[in-house]
Amino acid sequence: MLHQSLLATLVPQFIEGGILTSAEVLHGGLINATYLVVSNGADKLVLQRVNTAVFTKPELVMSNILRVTSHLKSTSPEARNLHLTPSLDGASFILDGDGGLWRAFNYLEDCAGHEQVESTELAYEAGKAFGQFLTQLSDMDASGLSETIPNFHNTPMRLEAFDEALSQDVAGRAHSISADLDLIASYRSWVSVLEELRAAGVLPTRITHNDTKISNVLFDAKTQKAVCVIDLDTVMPGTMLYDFGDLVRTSVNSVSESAPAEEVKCRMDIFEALVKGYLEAAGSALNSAEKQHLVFSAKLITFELALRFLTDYLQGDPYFRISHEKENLERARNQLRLVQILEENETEMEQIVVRYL
Ligand code: GN1
Ligand code: MG
Repeated sequence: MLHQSLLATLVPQFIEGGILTSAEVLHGGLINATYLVVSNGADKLVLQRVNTAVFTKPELVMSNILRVTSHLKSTSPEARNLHLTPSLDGASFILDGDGGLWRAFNYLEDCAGHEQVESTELAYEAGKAFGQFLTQLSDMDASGLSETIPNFHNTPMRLEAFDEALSQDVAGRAHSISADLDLIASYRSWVSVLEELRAAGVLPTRITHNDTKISNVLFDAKTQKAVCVIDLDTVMPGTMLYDFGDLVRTSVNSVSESAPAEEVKCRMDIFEALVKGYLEAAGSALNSAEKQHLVFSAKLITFELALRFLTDYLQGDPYFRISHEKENLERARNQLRLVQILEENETEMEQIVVRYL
């Protein structure tokens, strides 16, 4: 939905004398709403309404984003990067009359986004972009950032939440997932592997992105080289493995998250290109536990997403935006199928990783 009249009231709060001339919806995430607005026929700005039901501490989200974008700007001043445009009174966000929280970013010209990984070249570029993001932030103190959604990527806790949603069955849908429960039970033995390594201090805490999909990379429209990483809402302290895993999860699938499970295939050429790009940029920064769990992390986070979609389905879809009733169930089954395929391909994937380490 386009809040044209609301956008018109927001523009002059970010651009002096700004008068909205046009607005369009920019890429569709499942959580926030994003618009490209043009003011006075010339000045472009990206306005975004933050979903405060998901980001319950938006001031901490904004402070994380400010720190990270300022760091990127100071260490790579020449690079085309995302930065916050403060409101005219210097705030990093403003509230509309309904309590909606809005912030503005610069609009990067001549860039294009991709919803799907259409080629190995794009996969390589995306891998490199997220690998660089990790290394560019490696000299920042992770403890200076807030954990804005506690345990956002923590698969054992997502499993607990799923178990609870199943036993509560508030939407009366538990019967419709009985066929999926055996498969879920068979995955329980490995859900805690990364969290145990984190607790033991074997996996370092780094500054991580936490939503590493291709649509969160901007590409140069002409050269198709990656320009920068966007969607910094979930930038937090964490393990890089969930980032690498989520990049694989969202890229190797031959179909979208909502497609029927029977259509899911794992594209190994895309996997190889991701690994090449990511490890070229970040390989030398990783410790041995991180290197050893790269392939595992893809399977783990894919299972985590299956659990998150199923939990939302069982709770009556309060979290993820859906376009039809069973979409979260379909997404979950798509992800469960991908976990199976990733398991079948584990040996080959390990061989590929070793080639680029
Ligand atoms: C959500 O809103 P979007 O599409 O950027 C979710 C991610 C999921 C993704 C699944 C804050 O991201 O964790 O991987 O949907 N973000 C949040 O499509 O929950
Ligand atoms: Mg996101």
